[in-house]
Amino acid sequence: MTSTTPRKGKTASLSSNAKSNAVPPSPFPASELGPAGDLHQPLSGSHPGLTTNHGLPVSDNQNSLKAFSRGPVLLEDFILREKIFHFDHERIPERVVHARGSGAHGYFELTDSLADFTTAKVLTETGIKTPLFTRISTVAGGSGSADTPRDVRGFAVKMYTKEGNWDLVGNNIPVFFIQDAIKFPDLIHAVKMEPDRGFPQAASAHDTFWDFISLTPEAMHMVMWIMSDRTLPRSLRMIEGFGIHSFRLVNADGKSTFVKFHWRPRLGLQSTLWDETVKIAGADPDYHRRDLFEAITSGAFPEWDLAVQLFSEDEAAAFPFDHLDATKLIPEELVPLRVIGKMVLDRWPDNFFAETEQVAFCPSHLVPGIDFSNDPLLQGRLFSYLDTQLSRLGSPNFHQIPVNAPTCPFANQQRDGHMQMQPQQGRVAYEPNSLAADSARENPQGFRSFPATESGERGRIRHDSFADHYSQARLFYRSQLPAEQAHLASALVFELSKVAALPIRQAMASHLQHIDDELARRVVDGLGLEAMPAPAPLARPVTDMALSPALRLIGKGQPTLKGRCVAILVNDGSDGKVITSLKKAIFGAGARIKILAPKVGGVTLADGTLLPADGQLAGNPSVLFDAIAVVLSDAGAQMLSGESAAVDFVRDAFGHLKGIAGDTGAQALLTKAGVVPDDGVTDAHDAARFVEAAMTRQWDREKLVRTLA
Ligand code: HDD
Repeated sequence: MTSTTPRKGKTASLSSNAKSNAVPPSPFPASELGPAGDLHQPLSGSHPGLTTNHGLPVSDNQNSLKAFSRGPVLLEDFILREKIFHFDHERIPERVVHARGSGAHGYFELTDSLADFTTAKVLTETGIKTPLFTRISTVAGGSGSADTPRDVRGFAVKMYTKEGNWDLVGNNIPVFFIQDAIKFPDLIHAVKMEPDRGFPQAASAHDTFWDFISLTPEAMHMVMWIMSDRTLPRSLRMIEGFGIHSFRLVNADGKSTFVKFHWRPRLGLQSTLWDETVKIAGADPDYHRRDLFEAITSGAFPEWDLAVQLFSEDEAAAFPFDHLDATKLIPEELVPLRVIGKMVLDRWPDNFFAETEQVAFCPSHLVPGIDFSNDPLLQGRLFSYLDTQLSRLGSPNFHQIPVNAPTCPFANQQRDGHMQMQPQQGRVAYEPNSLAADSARENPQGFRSFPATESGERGRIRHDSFADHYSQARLFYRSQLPAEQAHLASALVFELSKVAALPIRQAMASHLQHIDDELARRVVDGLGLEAMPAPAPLARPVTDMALSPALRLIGKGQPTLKGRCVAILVNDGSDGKVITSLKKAIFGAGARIKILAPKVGGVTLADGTLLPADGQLAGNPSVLFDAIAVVLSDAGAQMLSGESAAVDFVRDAFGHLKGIAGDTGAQALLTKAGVVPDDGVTDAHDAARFVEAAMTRQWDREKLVRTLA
């Protein structure tokens, strides 16, 4: 152990003796060294050279300090210790819910002033672009889980307004599971991994979730939404967002109007099918994050309209439900939506951790002119979000992290705490004071709570008006199109088939009867239950509300290829002219294209030209695309007919009701994959027809390819 001879085979650069003995030149050009004493001045220039966190220039980042070349590492190596110390503490606790999410910067632009209803500048000053950060998330899975489980999507928007940050922390579903925040920890414990076994990850299809749900009738309306295809979004750019709760707007005269907020994607709503979703999770667990990243970095900025439903206290009193109950929505047919502006996401964060991970949303962040309602779910949230940031971000100063900091001036006498970044000045740290004339004072224009008159007895009570748990669930189910109803019923059968405890399956069937007899029957049949169980006890009679077509997803799709992605599968000998005309038509319709080939190096077309590929067939199953075109030579199709990746590529596209174009050469592969002609199967020579077929799913085909409940 005393030898200092370098080991054979090691390159000289791995031995740092020579380097570490030399005096390193300063890595900073003299012009970049800040003036002495200006400690907070960042160095200009792109790379000052490698330093420790305390500014010491580092000459060797490859070798730790050894007693001798093959000897032990010295405790003295403070550079090694600092580096490993920092690495050891890189992770912070993930969000207790909504841990998996993707975020982006953008702006909100008001087009229609709500000055009659509110003083909030962000809702009254048209034409102003208010910067914002939006994070869209799943709920149940951990931060490393796949993007595509059947789950609600969180839809949180932080607007950096002139009057402080306004956080609208909503979901892509306009109602919630529970009416009172005191039930939230139980709901989340039930849906998360079962605590003794640590699975399933990011899935509601297990006993504990359905056990809790079957004992919680107020969840039935939300159950209809989560079992619909709304929880299987094609893209985060194609989901709605809802503020869910009623909020108050308060105008200059002190008059209050209730409001519900809606975000509506300009690309329209689009979902995947369940079988497709399951396969996407394997093919690309980052499916939604990659899609958002690629859209924003390529300049195809996602946009949402912001719409409001405005209603008075008197109108609310006449609704056949209580608007303070978060398990209820206000049908658009009852209170129409008024579009007041748009959100554009136009900048991907520079750093995922610093921004998307550290962004902290709190429903309690609002601006003067907006106020809370008495919704008991909202009231509980006002505490939870602020509280959770302390364990997640570690300090009451989380508001100083750049992505959380207001862009308007902010000042108060709060002081110190972990990771205080502001060198606050002066001897006065209290208010009122007479010693610091220029210190922050109360602002008469500042936020005032709406002086609502409240009366009644206090207690752990729920108002009678919260007792009808089925009428809106029924409204939702019965407003869906037949294909949507079939998907919803099948989703219930799938989820409940994963539930081992028979009494839980039966209990769910007891609830479904109050929603719709036909739905209950489909689920009971699908589960193979021996008999229809007795209906669940009813606190309130179920009422039939006027159907609401606005609750359909299919109807909110757009007949467009904008924002979508089409694959063209090619092989050696493919017809270049067909490919060129397809590309022109698909690009013209606003979609992206990926050329796929058996080898990523590309193919030699029939005319001898080389066509590079964007991806290899086996790594790009058709679930990742909205439509496919197959352009092959006879020999190519013959060869690919024996390749399961190619057969599955076509079979899945057909099974997922997508547009398929094939040229003459491709026929052998299409036949092998079981494709039968319909409106969605087109001749690749007719690019215009393919583009039209690619815009929508071929719902009529579904009965050929799967049995739905
Ligand atoms: Fe929540 C995060 C949305 C009820 C407690 N929630 C969180 C996020 C969204 C929502 C979008 C992620 C924010 C982000 O991207 O950082 N939550 C909702 C909606 C609800 C709701 C729409 C009902 C209408 N939540 C709710 C209740 C409670 C919480 C009733 C507690 C009583 N939610 C939290 C939390 C989280 C959170 C524990 C975890 C991370 C965070 O707050 O910052 O505080």
